[in-house]
Amino acid sequence: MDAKALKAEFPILNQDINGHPLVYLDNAATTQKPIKVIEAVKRYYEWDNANVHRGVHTLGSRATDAYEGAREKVARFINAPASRQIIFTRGTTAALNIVASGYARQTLREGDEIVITPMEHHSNLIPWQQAAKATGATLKYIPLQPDGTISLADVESTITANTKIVSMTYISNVLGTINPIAEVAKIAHKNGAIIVVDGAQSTPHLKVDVQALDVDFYAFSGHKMCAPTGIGVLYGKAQLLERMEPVEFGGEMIDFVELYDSTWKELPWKFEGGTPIIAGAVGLGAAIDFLQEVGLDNIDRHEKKLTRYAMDSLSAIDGITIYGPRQERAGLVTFNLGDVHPHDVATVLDTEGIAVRAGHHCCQPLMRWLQVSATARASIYLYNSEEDIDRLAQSLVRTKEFFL
Ligand code: 7TS
Repeated sequence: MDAKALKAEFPILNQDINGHPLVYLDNAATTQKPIKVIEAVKRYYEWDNANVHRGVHTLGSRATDAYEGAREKVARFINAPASRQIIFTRGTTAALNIVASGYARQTLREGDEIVITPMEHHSNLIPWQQAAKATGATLKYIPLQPDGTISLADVESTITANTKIVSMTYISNVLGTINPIAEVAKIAHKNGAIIVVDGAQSTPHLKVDVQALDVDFYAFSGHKMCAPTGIGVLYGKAQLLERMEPVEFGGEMIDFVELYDSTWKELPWKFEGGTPIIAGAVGLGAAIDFLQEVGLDNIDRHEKKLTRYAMDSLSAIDGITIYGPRQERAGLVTFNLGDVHPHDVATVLDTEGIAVRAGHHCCQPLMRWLQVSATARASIYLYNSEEDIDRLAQSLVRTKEFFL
C-alpha cells in the first residue's frame, strides 16, 4: 500500500495551512473524502436525483436502485446475512439511540442490567443511562485495567443472569484499546444477554464480520470511513429487528394507515421514516468500493506499522504521557505534554499545519478515570505516512521548548 499515492486521491489534503503542507491527524473525529466519493455524490445529484420508493419515473427508479444498491454493498462489507438487516441512520449516535430507545425500552424491566465500560463514547453511554432511568434497569460497568484494557475475568464476573444488554465499543477513540468482542459476545450469550457493538472506530480500519463476531447489533458512521457526513448504519440480527417496534413514525415507514391505527413496512424500511439519506448512502457505497480496492487488510497492516512508529517517536519526547495500552492498539495516540494544556498543544501544532484534536473526546467518565481534564490526540488513516509522524514529533518538541 502506497500511502503517498493514496493521499493524492484526497483533494483536501493537498493544501497549505498557515504556510505549511497540511498534516491531517484528526481521523478519529472524521476522515477526508477521496475524489471517487466526491464524484459519486456529484454524479448522483447531476444525473439521478429523485425521491426513492415512490416514483414510477426513470429518475425515481435510478435513485431507488442507487440507494438500495448501497445497502447491498454495506451488507457485503460487514458480512451481514441479508441487506434487510442494514438500516441507514444519521450515524453511530443515531444507530445506538435506535437500539436504546427501541429494543432496550421495549424489553427491559426493573432488576434487569445493562453492562457497559468506562471507555465508552458518550454516544454509547447516555442512551443507556436514559434507557435505565426509563425502565428501572441498572447500569453496570466492567472495570478497566491500569493500561486501559478490560479483562475477560471481569467481563465474566460483571455479566450475570440479570444482564439483558452488554454494549461496548470495538475500539476506544481515546485509548486505542481493541476490545475482544467475539469473546465478550460468547459470555453475553451464555448469560442470555444480547451484545451491542459501537463500531465507529473499528469499521473504517479493519475487516469486520458481524457473523463471525456473533454480535446482535452493530453501529457505525460513514464519515469516519471516507463517506459523507450524515450517513451511518445499524446492523441487527433479523429476529431482534423484527421484534422491535419502530422509533420514528411518519412517511416511508408505513404499510397501511387508518384514522386511528397503522401498520409498518417490513425490514429495513420500518426503521427509516421520512425521506432517507439517499446521497449519503450513495457516497457510503462509493467509499466502500474505494476501501475495498485498497483492501482492509492492507489498511490494517499499514496502520499497525505506522502506529508502532508513532508510539516509538512520541514516547521518545521528554515529558510526554501517552494513554492506553502499549501493544495491540489501534491507530491513534492520545497524550499530554507535561502540564501544557492540550488546547495549547493543538493550537501550536495548527500554526505548523498539523491537525490534531484536543479535549475530552466525548468521554468525560474516561477522562476522570485517567485523572485529566483533557488530552491531545493524533489519529491516523490510510493516507498518513511516517513523514506525517515525523512532522508531528518535531513540532511537539518545539511546542515543549516553547512552553516549558
Ligand atoms: N463512538 C465512538 C467510539 C466514537 O469515536 C464516535 C465519534 C462516536 C461513537 C459517535 O459517532 P457519530 O458519527 O455519531 O458522531 N468520535 C469522535 C471523536 O473521537 N472525535 O470526534 C468524534
